[in-house]
Amino acid sequence: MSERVWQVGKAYREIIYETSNGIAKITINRPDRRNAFTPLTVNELYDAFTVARDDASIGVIILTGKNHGGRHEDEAFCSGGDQKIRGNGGYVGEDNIPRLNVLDLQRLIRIVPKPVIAMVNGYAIGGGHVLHILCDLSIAAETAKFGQTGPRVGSFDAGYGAGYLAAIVGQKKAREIWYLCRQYSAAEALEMGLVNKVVPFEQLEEECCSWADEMLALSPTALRLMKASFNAATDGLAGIAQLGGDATLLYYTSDEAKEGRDAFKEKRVPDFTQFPKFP
Ligand code: S0N
Repeated sequence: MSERVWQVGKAYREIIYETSNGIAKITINRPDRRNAFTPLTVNELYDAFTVARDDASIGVIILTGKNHGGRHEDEAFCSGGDQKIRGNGGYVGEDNIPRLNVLDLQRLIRIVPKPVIAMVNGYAIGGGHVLHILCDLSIAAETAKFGQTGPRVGSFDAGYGAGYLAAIVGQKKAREIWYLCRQYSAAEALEMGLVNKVVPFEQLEEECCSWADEMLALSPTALRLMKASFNAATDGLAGIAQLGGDATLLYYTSDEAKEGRDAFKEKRVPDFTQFPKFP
């Protein structure tokens, strides 16, 4: 099989943005720190996800970590917040403002109306583990490892990292993951439904792209509405608002909605009698 060609897109400092035939690949590029994120990394990830969201030629987004190039066992997807720049009130970036901006990124991954695949090339730990949890699908290398460390390093994630993790693996397992701070192998992650597939390290990107290609052949609107439907079931009013927003998007394209808009602009009473009242 011929190797996929990636076009480098917008330039960033701590991440890489590339595209190829409908796929956007976003890579956290801090391998010396096991791809831990800083406020800048998170801002850049947020921007890159927005670029991919706004690009109508992109149908699937892949999130991964830059490989170091050494032993496969030492590679990382993301090891969470960079503990070396953690201040007393959050992570301190170049602007000297302590931030917890990963929560904004979590929300964006959740609502971007395109499937997101976590390409888990290695350690998915702490806040990095939560990022893979939030992706629609996770495909892992055999050597990847998964876990939370919060109670050991003095942090926790009370949102998606707790409740949504429990929705995936069940309450008992989610509590075990957080209360004991153990690491789990890719095989164990597959067993508990935390990932969709495990493949040899060398085949990881090819497998992710193959899944992406399969989805790119399907109806983007149906996929969008399925993502919103799954979120509606787990995200409370925010999830219902997302599904409702998609319904609004489709309604705006109808002649019925256009009649309301046009009547306002033409300063006349709208005529909705012409539209069918479906059963
Ligand atoms: C990933 C681990 C298990 C890998 O172990 P290994 O292979 O033995 O490598 P190391 O020698 O430990 O690491 C290699 C180099 O990389 C540095 N490094 C690794 N991880 C980090 C990190 N997270 N921050 C800074 N540096 C890191 C090492 O220090 C080493 O470099 P040298 O040799 O130069 O020192 C292992 O590395 C590990 O356990 N890492 C720490 C994992 C961790 O505890 N992460 C933080 C967990 N907490 C969060 O992520 C915060 C959660 C969060 O973001 C959040 C959630 C909700 C609401 C708000 C927030 C928020 O805080 O914003």
